Amino acid sequence: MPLQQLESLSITETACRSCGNEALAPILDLGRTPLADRLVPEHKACEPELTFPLMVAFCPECTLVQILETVSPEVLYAQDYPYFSSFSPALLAHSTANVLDRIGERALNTCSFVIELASNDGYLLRNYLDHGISVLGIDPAEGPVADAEKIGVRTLCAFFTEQLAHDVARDFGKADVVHGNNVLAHVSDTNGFVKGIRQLLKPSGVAVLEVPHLLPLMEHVEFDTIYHEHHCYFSMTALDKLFRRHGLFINRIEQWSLHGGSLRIFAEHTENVEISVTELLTYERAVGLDRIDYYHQFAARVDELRDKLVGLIRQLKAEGHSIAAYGAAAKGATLINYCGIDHEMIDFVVDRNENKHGLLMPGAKIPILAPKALLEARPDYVLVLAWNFIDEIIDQQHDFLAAGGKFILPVPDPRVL
Ligand code: DWN
Repeated sequence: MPLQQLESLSITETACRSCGNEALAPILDLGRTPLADRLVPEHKACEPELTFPLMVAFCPECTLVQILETVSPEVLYAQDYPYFSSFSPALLAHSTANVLDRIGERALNTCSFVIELASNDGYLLRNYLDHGISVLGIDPAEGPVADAEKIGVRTLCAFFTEQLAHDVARDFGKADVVHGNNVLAHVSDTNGFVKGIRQLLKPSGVAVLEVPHLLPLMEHVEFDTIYHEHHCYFSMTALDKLFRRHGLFINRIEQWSLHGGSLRIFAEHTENVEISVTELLTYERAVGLDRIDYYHQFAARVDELRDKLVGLIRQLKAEGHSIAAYGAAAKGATLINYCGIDHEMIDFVVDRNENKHGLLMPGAKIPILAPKALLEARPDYVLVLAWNFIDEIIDQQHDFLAAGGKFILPVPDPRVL
């Protein structure tokens, strides 16, 4: 399908994705950008790429922060969608602990049934199988689904919709637990997704969802986590309104540092709100996350970070240093493209996901290689695009650091580690 036709497969929303309010207030314009996870094959390096506007807005009515462009999921999650959850040992450990906690606190057993939305490569549900608990994954990406099936995680390769929820409840039964990690922000039909969750849950069931939290994004200027896959950027305030609208109550939350700062929310059919929720709602109101004036300076802070990072890179290049990058992450695409960082400044990006090797970063067209390239090429500096995994990356790259290599962290304040 020609580019122009594919680009026509996007819609610029005029109403809030949650409450339908049409008086949305723009807060940040990242311009027209390529799709962050649409890596470029080398033989297409000279071809024009798909690009779409990336404008962020605030809803004064329900406080949801959201992007205005909705790119067709068929384009976003094309058959070569490269994200596989199992590349992070920290994420795997986090998921295993999540499952063990659910099994314990909900007294799950071989009669229980657990569903995960956006189950990817079975990274989480595999833990339930080890306890003889029946599971069902739902994910639209063929590659990760094929990996899930290989380890025995039964998975529907489909987009989760309200209709699919109805069909799954009819054909497989309702669930004791519905997991959904880093998916709520990804769906274009936010309300339909939450309604679908309600349909899937047994009356005593719980939905346990993880979403990046807007507050650390704003406080640590994590603007690179903004890309077309992420339609929404959730505060507790906006989540609470969204779930209550559909008869679900977020009764408990946990705050995690994962992905730059995430919320794990526990939503149930009956209201029984704990202090973890009320305290966060109070704090968000106190800092002003529910009012437009809180966002007025964000665009300026993003540009300040960009100018400082580009200035640092230019200075290092002027001093004759070589620079590579670590993590062909979606957030890395937003960062390098908004900052105008290209292959003149960054020689290559390394990534442990072999599905990304030999491809180019979207926009900047920087080649993606295996991590061993750091010891072969020995760049003086490495810009850490997957900064949310910095601890794991430092643990892995002892040799690079011992040889005198240095990491550059881009957020919240660009600096050499
Ligand atoms: O919402 C999403 C977040 C949760 O994950 C998805 N839309 C896509 C993805 O976003 P991302 O690509 O920015 O996420 P990551 O997981 O921060 O990307 C990390 C990249 O770094 C991956 O390509 C894997 C790679 N990696 C690595 O090379 N060595 C990761 C680890 C932990 C490592 O040790």
